[in-house]
Amino acid sequence: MAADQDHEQEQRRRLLAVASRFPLPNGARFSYGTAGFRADGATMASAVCRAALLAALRSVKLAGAAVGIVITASHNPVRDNGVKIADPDGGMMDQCWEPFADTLANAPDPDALLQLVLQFAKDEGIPLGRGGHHTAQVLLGRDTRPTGEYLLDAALQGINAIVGARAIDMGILTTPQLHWMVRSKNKGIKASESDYFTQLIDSFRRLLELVPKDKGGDDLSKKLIVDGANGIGGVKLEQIKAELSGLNIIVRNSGKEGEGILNHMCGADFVQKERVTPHGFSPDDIGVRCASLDGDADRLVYFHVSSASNNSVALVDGDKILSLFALFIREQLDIISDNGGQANKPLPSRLGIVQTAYANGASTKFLKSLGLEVVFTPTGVKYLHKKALEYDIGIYFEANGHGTVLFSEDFIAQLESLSNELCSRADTVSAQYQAAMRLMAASQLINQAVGDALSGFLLVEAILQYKGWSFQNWCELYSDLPSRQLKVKVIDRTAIITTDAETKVSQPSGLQELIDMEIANYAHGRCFVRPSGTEDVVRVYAEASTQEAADSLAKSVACHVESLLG
Ligand code: NG1
Ligand code: ZN
Repeated sequence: MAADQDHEQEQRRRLLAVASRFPLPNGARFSYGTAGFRADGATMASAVCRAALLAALRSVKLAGAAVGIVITASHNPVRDNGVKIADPDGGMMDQCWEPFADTLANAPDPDALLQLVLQFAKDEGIPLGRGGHHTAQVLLGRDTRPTGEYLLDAALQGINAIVGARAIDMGILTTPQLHWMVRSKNKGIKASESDYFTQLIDSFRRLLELVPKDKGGDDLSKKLIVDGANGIGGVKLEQIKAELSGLNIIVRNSGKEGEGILNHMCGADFVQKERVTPHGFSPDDIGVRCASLDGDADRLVYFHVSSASNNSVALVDGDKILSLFALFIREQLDIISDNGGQANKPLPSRLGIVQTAYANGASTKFLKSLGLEVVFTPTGVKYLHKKALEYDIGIYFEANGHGTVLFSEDFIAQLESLSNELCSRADTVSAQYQAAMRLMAASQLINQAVGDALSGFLLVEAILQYKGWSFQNWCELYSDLPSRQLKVKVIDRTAIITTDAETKVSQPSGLQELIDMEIANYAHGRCFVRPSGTEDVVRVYAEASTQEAADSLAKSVACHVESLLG
């Protein structure tokens, strides 16, 4: 009893101490948006500390399962930083804890913070103040930002503010690596960085071994130039590229000291939004396949340097990566169920495609023309991921290049039993066996926790070799409708409320009617607005049959937003 009281006292003391060490900066207000908390890195210590404290609480609540913390601001400028929490399955933290994350991050003083934590622990039935053994574990990762180390210290102190919590610093990592490690650790699988690399390298090799002998390709088709956004993705790729047999990889903007500034004039976000070549690329690269990662390597786009003199690129965005994955998986499923004409139990497989309103309309039309089920969610991978989990195979991508393919455990078990059966009949040369093995290897390669540019590009490369396709063949799957994205600064972006997976505005009243009126003036016009979850802006997206029309539709809708809310 006395010991319990001591622990409780100790718990209170630690919470008060950490809150006074990391006070909320004057005038700051944090909101756990699409990707956690983000702001100027120098102002983030209190938010990072409290997010880490929350991660430790979450681990206590979940019986000591490992929870993750990633310190990154992804594709945003180098001076920004951010923090997000990964749940034990490696996905984003359950949304039901987000309101508490906001309240905790904005607690005005130590006593308020203490009361909030105690009350929350009581409401949620979280047993606080148990000393003596580890009741919580939090894995930490951070990107290459200069504020990373200082924020890591704030995070460590936040975790240590919970009695019995253990912090495990995994070092400088890509965001998807940390999510993968959290997931693996909780599954009882080996979870170190070298295990992650081994899984990538082995499953990629297995996929290449399953490329039909008449496909593959010449030396040019094996060459790939990767823009690492001067971030962590380039660093990690340099470490493993020699082991990726079957590919000749050149890394630019590799994140080496002095090579350039993180995400500045380079990276997936820059290439996708600006549609121009990143820093370090030139007309000498015409004809070579190029890929761009973002600063924390969870986004991926492909491009070709175009022959025009204006630095423009032919872009393959997340929608087209998704389409390639969907084609490949559909093809393997068809091979398995066709079974060379012999009757066999078909593999029950619900394949679902998940997109957001930002997906190019041409991609949705293409996917539906293949007979695939396409559904929409609001922006933010936490929504897409959750939806994709409803299928046997769920493929999700945002147009900006964040996405992955999720395979259900049931489906994998069925694939395993099918391949064992074929193996026992010494039928390993059959098309059916090979298709099953390709799906198994793909499920090993592609990150099951979160979108991962490194595993994503390896799957792309394996599929291109399997199909014997050039970049051009891939590009020509469909033609993107011209589109335009704009940002509008308004006084209060939360005044905009949307419905129907963000395709319609319900507030302020009258805005949707104005948007509809503008859309009616354009052939194939589509336009929607929504408040950003990561920046203090309202985003406007428009699509139409010509670039001029898309630009003008976006501009006129942006003017309406400005005059109603500006
Ligand atoms: P916001 O700022 O909520 O639009 C952006 C991206 C999201 C997602 C998050 C997280 C666009 C239009 N939005 O969110 O897709 O990637 O950042 O990084 O690209
Ligand atoms: Zn990112």
